[in-house]
Amino acid sequence: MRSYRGLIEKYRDRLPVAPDTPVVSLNEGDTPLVELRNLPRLLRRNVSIYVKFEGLNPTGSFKDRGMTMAVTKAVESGAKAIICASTGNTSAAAAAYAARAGITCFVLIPEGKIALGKLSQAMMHGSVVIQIRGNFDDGMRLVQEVAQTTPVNIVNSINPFRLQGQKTVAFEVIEALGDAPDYHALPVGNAGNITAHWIGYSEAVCENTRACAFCQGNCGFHRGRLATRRPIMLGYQASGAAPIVRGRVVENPETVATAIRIGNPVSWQQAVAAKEESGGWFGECSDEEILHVQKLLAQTEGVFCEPASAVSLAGVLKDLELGRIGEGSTIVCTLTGHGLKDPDAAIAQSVQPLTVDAELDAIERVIRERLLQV
Ligand code: AN7
Repeated sequence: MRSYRGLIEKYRDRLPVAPDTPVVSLNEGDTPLVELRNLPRLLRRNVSIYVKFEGLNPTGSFKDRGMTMAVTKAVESGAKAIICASTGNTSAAAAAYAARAGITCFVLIPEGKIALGKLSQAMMHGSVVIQIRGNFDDGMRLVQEVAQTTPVNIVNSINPFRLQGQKTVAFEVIEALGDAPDYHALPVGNAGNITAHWIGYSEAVCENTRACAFCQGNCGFHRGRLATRRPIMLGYQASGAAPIVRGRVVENPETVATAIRIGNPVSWQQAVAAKEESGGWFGECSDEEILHVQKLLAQTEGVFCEPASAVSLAGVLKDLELGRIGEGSTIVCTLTGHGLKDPDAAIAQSVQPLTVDAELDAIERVIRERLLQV
């Protein structure tokens, strides 16, 4: 048996790569689809909820799926440098894949507004970290401007190869479940990922080997049907950064989920199309709801995702409560990033450690007190 060598090798015939394309990979993809055991019971819901734990990719987020493709294609085209604007995870992935490829990486991040783990990754992998006195949307605009005047290759999701890599998550979900779920929920920031999920599901139900309506004529990579249907897509945003839900640009987005602190998403229209074609909807969650569900998931299921990722599950739990999602449904939530990305957010909302003397007595006392409480 050959070991797993990343999503380009696995889905080569469904991706725009040639036999001699120099693949830049860190064995990303193939992430676990974990069924929640305790939460549905706790909430007395007769539903199957699965989480696609994208935090277990090599740099700790789903961005690796897109970055293996974007950097592979950049290197294939002879690029020597890549650039991105980022709320953190894109910069971490870009920095790592650029290091792997031996090319230069520039990242623009909003000063003071990216989680510590992500900043440490961009720095440690040796990218040129440029903090801007502005937000992600400012960075996104600047990256597009500077790419016109300097020889840098943009690896944000306006780069179509990013979405090609990210679409593979849908193939994996279908493989694990045997077909598409009833619902697929995910957090929406710049809206590339929901677009990519929908491309993947759409290609998976297509029997054509040529361009067709599902891919709007853009895709030549159909290789036979993987699923019999597509899921209803649910996109959730943080209330302080919910431009798509509200239907207007948010000038000063604010949320504890810094990954999705985005007010003017690049793939806005494609995200709305995915919602409409699937019969889905967009919803929003407050910071309080997001943190509550992040902690609930960590403490009842042992799955630690970052705040932005918890938005998908928080939205689903709310819509189950409201009866918008029916009993008996199968739901997949994409958990886009690992909880370790944002240690500050985790520590701030947790019970602080006890400090005691290094004595048997002291430890025993803690254990007895604690066990009495239960
Ligand atoms: C954990 O890193 O935009 O809707 O610059 O890091 O495809 O943008 C991150 C986005 C969800 C939203 N969850 O995905 C960036 C960046 C996490 C994220 C999203 C992001 P998109």
